[in-house]
Amino acid sequence: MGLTKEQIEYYWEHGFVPVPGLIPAEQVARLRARYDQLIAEGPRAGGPTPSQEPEVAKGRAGVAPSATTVRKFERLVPYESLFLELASTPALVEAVAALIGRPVQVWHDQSQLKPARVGSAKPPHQDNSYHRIEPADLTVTAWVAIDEATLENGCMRFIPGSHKKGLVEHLPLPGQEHNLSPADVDLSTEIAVPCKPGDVALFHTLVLHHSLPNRTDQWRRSFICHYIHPDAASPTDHTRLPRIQVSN
Ligand SMILES: O=C(O)CCC(=O)C(=O)O
Repeated sequence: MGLTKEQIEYYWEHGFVPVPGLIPAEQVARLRARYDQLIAEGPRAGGPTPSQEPEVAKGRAGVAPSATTVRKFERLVPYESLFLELASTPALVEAVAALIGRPVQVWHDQSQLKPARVGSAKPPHQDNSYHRIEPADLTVTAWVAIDEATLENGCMRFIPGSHKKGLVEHLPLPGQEHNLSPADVDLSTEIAVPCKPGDVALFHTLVLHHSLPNRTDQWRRSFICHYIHPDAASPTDHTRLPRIQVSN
């Protein structure tokens, strides 16, 4: 299916584009069930390790770390068939290929799970502050809503056009070298992107973005896949698992 001409133009102009209904409901239901299992199982040898909400882990959130306070998984695609299936979903790969060309490879993936009530904000940042991929136009992040993402539970927010200015000079938050203080970023033009389960936000590695805390009683879980074209590279490549090609 790919993207329409209008969606492609919107992406290059704004640095992101929402794509509703890209992942079928039945597939999202299976993913939600697998997240429930992974979260309940906790750490296991040879498998992905969940990490806790930072304030909960530090004992500063008034609740003990548990399955209901898991914040993040790194790298499910190399280990979990359902997540490889998700990253390889034809409609998603076609949409990515419309932005970065073929073949499409998975470079990295993560799952940002904002637990009910204690799910914290993700401060403003640019993914390429972490990734340092060049050329930056040959990588794109796909943010996939597993649960509904709303204004109340911390949907994604983008600063439109910020990808055109390159990596921003910044004073990072103390102890978080890639995250900016919201006070240092002009958020006045930001666009919030609420998503239904299965909706995807595709965004440029240089666009400034952030998300607010989860103030609700429900999870706000997202799967995030960083795709790359073979002509792009990062100085961190040698520390990473091999890329996984998901298109011809
Ligand atoms: O899911 C979120 O709330 C934040 C995700 C994010 O900032 C990212 O993928 O870079």
